[in-house]
Amino acid sequence: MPRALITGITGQDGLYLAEFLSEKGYEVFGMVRGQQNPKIPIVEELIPSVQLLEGDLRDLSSMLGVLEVAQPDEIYNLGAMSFVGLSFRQPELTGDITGMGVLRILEAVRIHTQGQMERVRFYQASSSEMFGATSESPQHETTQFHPRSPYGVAKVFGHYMTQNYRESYNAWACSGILFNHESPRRGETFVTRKITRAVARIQAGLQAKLYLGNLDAKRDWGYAKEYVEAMWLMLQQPEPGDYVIATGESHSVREFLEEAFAHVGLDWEQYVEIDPKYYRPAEVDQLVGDASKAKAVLGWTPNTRFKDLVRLMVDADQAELIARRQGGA
Ligand code: GDR
Repeated sequence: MPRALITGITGQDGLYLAEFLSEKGYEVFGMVRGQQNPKIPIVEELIPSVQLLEGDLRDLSSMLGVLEVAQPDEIYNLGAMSFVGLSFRQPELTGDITGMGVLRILEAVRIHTQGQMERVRFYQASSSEMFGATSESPQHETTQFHPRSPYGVAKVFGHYMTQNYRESYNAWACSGILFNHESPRRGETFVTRKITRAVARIQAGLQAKLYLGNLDAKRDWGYAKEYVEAMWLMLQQPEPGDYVIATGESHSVREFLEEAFAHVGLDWEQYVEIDPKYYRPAEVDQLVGDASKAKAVLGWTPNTRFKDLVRLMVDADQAELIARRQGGA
């Protein structure tokens, strides 16, 4: 039975990936910072077979302990401080977890394998935020980076470290450059989920207004559940490499609003207000990915398109609200 270790297992992608790998017959281990994380019961409920181990991306020796128990064949490093807006207010913490954390886990693997890094397959969650203000469009694996936030800069560090360990120590390491990917499991502060949750609540009479920042930003939004399969496919190839994972379509936050409110028969302009506190000191105006390498090499293509994604998220938030009301919460 193959063994996989996932950092960031309590996040959206960690949950989908743990489910996916369990279904494939993997023994799945998840690294969690402590037993305090309120999402741990969700992991245990969704994937009862998963084994959670205490470790922290800020603490190399804790990761050595995790590797000793898990003895993984594959490692998926999804752990990060992943909120771009927050990274401006906590830049040092972001650098430590999202950037230095990658170096520490690679070092832990090097020590654990006694220098035989090719014995463990490693996936690094790189991000389209690394492209930031790049002038090239669409963005592909060799597009020049121009990150626009402490988060983006930290991800570039992690990306290059992964590449450096591949070149220096023969690490079997891949980076997946994933563009935005969303789902009903998305955290409530990311713009898509913030919108779909508000649509459900406004329609149910529980909320009057939705406050947002820049509506002109354009993103390439895909469905997270499909993106975790691409992570796994990368680690099944004969050689490690870097891959862009994206839909190839770009839509503005405004378009997302229009689609989400229209889905329940409402006009977004009556409910949305701009609050400057949600503007970022530096913004990424537009991203759109070219995933042709993933298609050609991995045979991976996205199936869920923009409108379907918006609708499935609104539907899920409505269903969740109804379930909560029926449960008396
Ligand atoms: P992003 O996602 O920064 O692209 O990074 P997010 O959903 O936070 O923002 C997308 C765009 O929406 C604009 N925006 C707002 N954003 C938030 N969060 N809240 C608001 O109220 C709001 N109003 C407008 C933002 O300015 C931005 O332009 C995500 C994260 O998951 C990263 O971890 C990941 O690496 C990348 O996607 C790919």
